[in-house]
Amino acid sequence: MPLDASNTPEYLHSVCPHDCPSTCALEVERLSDTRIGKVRGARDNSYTAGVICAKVARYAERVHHPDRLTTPLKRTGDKGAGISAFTPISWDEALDATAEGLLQAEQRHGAEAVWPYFYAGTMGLVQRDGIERLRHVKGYSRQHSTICVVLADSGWQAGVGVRRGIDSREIAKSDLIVVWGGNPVSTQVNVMTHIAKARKDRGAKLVVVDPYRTGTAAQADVHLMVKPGTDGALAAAVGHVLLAEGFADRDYLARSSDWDAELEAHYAARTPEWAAGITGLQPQEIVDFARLYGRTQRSFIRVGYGFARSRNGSSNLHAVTCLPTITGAWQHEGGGALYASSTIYPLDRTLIQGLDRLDKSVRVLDQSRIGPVLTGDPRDLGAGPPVTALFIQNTNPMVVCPETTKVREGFRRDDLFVCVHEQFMTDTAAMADIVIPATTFLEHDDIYTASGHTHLQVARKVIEPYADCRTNHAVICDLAKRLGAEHPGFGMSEWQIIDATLEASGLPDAQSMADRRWLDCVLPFETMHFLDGFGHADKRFHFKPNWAEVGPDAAPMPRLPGHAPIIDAADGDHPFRLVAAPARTFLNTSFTETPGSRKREARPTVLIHPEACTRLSLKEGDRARLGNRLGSVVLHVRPFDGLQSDVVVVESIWPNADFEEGLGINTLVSADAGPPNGGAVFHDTAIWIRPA
Ligand SMILES: Nc1nc2c(c(=O)[nH]1)N[C@H]1C(S)=C(S)[C@@H](COP(=O)(O)OP(=O)(O)OC[C@H]3O[C@@H](n4cnc5c(=O)[nH]c(N)nc54)[C@H](O)[C@@H]3O)O[C@H]1N2
Ligand SMILES: Nc1nc2c(c(=O)[nH]1)N[C@H]1C(S)=C(S)[C@@H](COP(=O)(O)OP(=O)(O)OC[C@H]3O[C@@H](n4cnc5c(=O)[nH]c(N)nc54)[C@H](O)[C@@H]3O)O[C@H]1N2
Ligand code: SF4
Ligand SMILES: [Mo]
Repeated sequence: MPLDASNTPEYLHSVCPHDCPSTCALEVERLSDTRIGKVRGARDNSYTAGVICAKVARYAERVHHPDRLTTPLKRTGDKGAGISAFTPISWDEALDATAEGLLQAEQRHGAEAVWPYFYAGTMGLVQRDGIERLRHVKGYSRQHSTICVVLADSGWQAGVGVRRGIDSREIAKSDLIVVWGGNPVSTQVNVMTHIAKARKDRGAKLVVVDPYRTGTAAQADVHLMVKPGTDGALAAAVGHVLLAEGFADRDYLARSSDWDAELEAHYAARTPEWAAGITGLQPQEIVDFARLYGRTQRSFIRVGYGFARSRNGSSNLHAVTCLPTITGAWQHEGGGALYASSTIYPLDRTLIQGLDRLDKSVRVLDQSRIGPVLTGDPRDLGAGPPVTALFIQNTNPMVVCPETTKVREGFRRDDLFVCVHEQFMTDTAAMADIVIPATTFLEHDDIYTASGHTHLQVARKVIEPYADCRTNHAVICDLAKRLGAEHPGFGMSEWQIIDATLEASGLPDAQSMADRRWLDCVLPFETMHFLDGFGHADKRFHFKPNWAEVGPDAAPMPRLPGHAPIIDAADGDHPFRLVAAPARTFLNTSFTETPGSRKREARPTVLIHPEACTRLSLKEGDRARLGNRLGSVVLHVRPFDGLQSDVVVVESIWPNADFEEGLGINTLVSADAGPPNGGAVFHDTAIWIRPA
């Protein structure tokens, strides 16, 4: 629908599909059937409020990039050698070869030898999740999606009991915003819009809890510069002060949680001095923050995903969600906490995901452990067959997954067939036998939920598919035909699926949704603020979670909120802790191809405290080798005083080829699954550093 009646220039509604909590409502300037101009945020969307990040504002750079894949390709040269190792083929040849690769694997070892592998390159539900329909109909190995949200999710679920939190727009009505283990200036810019409003209108304070001085921390009134993996200790000590100094809402605790004498005694022992020894903060910093938090009714904790990416991440996140329960902040407008609002959407996903064909007896493989899986780790494969065929959409595991050395070893196997559906020749595509070109969100229709706000959005394509690119949905349907997979969803268009899904969910039809652009699915205040109870059967917040209900690996989980000493702690041989945080103008590995983003990020760089630089005889621009038992990588040094002297930060995720030795930062990250339900531990790594 044109948004601008004058037609010059013509702006059309769209939705940012990238893997970001903001899922911005966009206005895209259409220059012709095939070209876009400017991209801006929808001003009349109450969440986006006219603001988007720089990388998507420059989307013309990405959608019209000269390196976009144009045609199906077959690899005729070495794995990993790039585009020169491929020869163009027709779509029929590519789809036939892919179907044959998958069918052969199935014939030899059974359907579980095929692993459809995907993530959230686009967050559009039809284009992202249609691969699940193919998987379920065929009985292919299932995927436990652990790369991003599971650790955070488990921690939230343990206490709150349901995957939703306070409406992020209420940040504007808060008096204290705590950004805990996230960096919205880089990763969710719209949060900053709502924080800025609260600061301007109400004089609200901003506190950031993060191991380094991020762009967000630099704007804060208070920055609590913790050691990574110690937030549970900080949260328990804040709880101690709140209880000791009369800031607890004891009626609320009694009414709304499982509070008891054991917890009282537990918190009484978690002093600021105790937490200082673990977090590296000063006891007084902890006391001051606790008093500020305790004095403020309208305190909003924006729980980032980042601080859950440790072995103790779920328990740390749980410990943080205990704080608004102690003060009763959940009850107040602008108060409480938010991790994600994923379950507020009343959507029936059966048709999109083929849930009517889900067979729970089919094995499940851990997405983050693709390295161990492909190299035949018995912990992953059990008595099941090896994985001998991968069909990949929407993700770049050769770079983004832990233990990259193993991932590469796995992809190098001669007996592994790989098809990758991509927009660019990524490190993963370069390992494939067949590569097929994908549309971008501007070239296809889809429906979008969000984790950072409450709008359901539908968007039509803005321009025609580039070159020979096809949508994920079209490819899944074409493959289904060749594989003998039958399901009504394979015979429908994207638009028909959106329409049928909306109808099954009791929502307006697809065209009405596209016309109105978004539908706010926010729930009533009583529900959003848990006044009518938390998500557990007893309607209470749980300080003492039943971790066994959250995931199978409950043994390492602490019974009470605090510090679980199960991280990859620094030791004499590995004296530094590495945080592999997101870069501002990359989005995972997306945008690592656009000139504007590459220019800003410059080169793979490690931030090291000036004192540590002196000790290591390193200075600005020097090459340093970072390593542990998994391997080593070389980066350039930037002295930086915004972190503790035994912590280093590498903003990522640079492609492997941008590293001297051809493998990136996740070479150092362990594929250990964080308890209790899995999850990659990207920020939980002890390393050594030497001049290179
Ligand atoms: N520009 C940009 N935006 C992105 C992304 C990107 O790569 N680049 N990625 C997108 C994706 S997929 C996601 S899931 C979100 C993630 O967005 P966030 O929720 O912001 O989470 P992370 O990006 O993992 O990490 C954010 C912060 O956590 C901090 N951190 C690490 N360990 C700890 C710890 O132990 N304690 C505390 N308190 N903090 C810690 C890091 O220093 C970092 O500043 O962002 C999305 N948006
Ligand atoms: N060191 C370190 N590693 C990390 C993280 C970190 O913080 N530090 N963060 C982790 C997190 S939170 C996440 S979510 C993962 C994300 O990791 P990935 O899911 O692999 O994300 P991207 O690297 O952006 O890759 C997405 C790919 O999908 C493609 N794509 C986009 N749209 C479409 C489409 O419509 N169709 C098809 N076929 N392809 C499309 C893009 O071109 C891109 O190559 O990375 C994880 N890895
Ligand atoms: S902030 Fe996130 S959702 Fe918004 S335009 Fe940027 S990447 Fe997309
Ligand atoms: Mo993510």
